[in-house]
Amino acid sequence: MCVLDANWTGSHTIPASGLYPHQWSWDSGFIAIGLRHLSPERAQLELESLLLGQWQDGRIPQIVYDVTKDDEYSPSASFWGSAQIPGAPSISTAGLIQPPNHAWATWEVHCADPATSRARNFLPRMYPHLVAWHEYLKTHRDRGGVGLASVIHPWESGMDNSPLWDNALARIPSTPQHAIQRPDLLHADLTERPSEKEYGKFFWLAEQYRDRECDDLRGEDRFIMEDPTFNALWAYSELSLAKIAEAIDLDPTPHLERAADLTTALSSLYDEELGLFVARDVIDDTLVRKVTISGLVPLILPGLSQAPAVLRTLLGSRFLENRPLMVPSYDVTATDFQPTQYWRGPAWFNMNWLLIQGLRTHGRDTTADELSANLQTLALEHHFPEYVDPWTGAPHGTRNFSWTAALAVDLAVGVTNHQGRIS
Ligand code: 9WN
Repeated sequence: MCVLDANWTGSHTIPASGLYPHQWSWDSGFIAIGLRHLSPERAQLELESLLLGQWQDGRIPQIVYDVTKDDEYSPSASFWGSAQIPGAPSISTAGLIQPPNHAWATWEVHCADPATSRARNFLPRMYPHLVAWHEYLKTHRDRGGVGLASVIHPWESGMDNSPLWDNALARIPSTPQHAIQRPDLLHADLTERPSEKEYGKFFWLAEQYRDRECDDLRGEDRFIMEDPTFNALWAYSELSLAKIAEAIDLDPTPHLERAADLTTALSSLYDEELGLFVARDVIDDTLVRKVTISGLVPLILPGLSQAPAVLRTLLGSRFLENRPLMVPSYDVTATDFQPTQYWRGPAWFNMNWLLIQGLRTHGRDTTADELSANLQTLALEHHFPEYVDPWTGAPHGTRNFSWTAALAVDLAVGVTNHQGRIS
């Protein structure tokens, strides 16, 4: 697969050349899931190299930097100066995090080629790092006290300018200390990227965190949100950790218990009237009653009591009823729905891949098959775009985007079963 080969650096896969020249955390999880079909060993390396950036407190950083390309993306490695921060690794990383899909990816990569995995001692080496990562979420990020992890920056959600963050961001100054560089605009149009004002807020928040040495236990965050996708991925990854534990003769029970606790805790984000999960603003303890794709992703969890209602929402007028080609990132009936603007309407391949898994988990194979076919066609037709207009399929953002290619491969191979069974 040319895209994944072209974006491979020898140790990891960059999301896209130009726009995203470093290693991103949840991208690597999705990329490894596809790469396992092409080269299980490279998929293992993808995850192992990400973990070289793990901090002593267990966090897996949002970005592991390639310092030879420091002026090509902002914030840069020099913005974070992580090498000067106690507990950070010797290589340069961001201080923030991204959604925890890594244990899930690790298990899938192992299942693709158990012999190579065993020969390389892959699971026993990955397990303690993944446990430490999940412990970080538990001990440092349960800001709301209900057992869910909070994100303290929109970048941490992976859905940077989702409408879910608008109200919370309204409180944040858009005037960071340093002038903002926008190398991203050399590779994508401003109309498809977060605005200057949003970027000002993103940088302001990142500077605050960096200036307190990314110490979660010191200082006050001005943005603290519980997000459904982030927590659903954590719960799902606990199920994967249970399988990993079992495979290396350890007790899976604590992971199964945590997955169950997280699934229960997610109920606190469920909005019965809207029929899906929403985000909680932990600072003023309010639910953000907006209908976004993030609120559908808990469907990946088996035994989700709200699944029938969430499926109705997915198939209803706000998402699939009028037959878009892929699931949009935002309620198509919302007055501020924008089909080509980043996380405010376009369809993203990773989110659709997650929903395909969720549909299969809850017995909706026909819809899953349709989405899967459309996803593969659009990926191939448009040179693996970052995202597409859900109605027309027109490509937007960057092209030759790694997770689009990887997840299209995964669906094409058609052996994905997130419970680790090859079907
Ligand atoms: C900030 C790399 C990342 C993805 C995110 C996506 C986008 C970065 C940006 O690209 O975010 O992390 O500069 O816009 O929103 O999900 O991980 O592909």
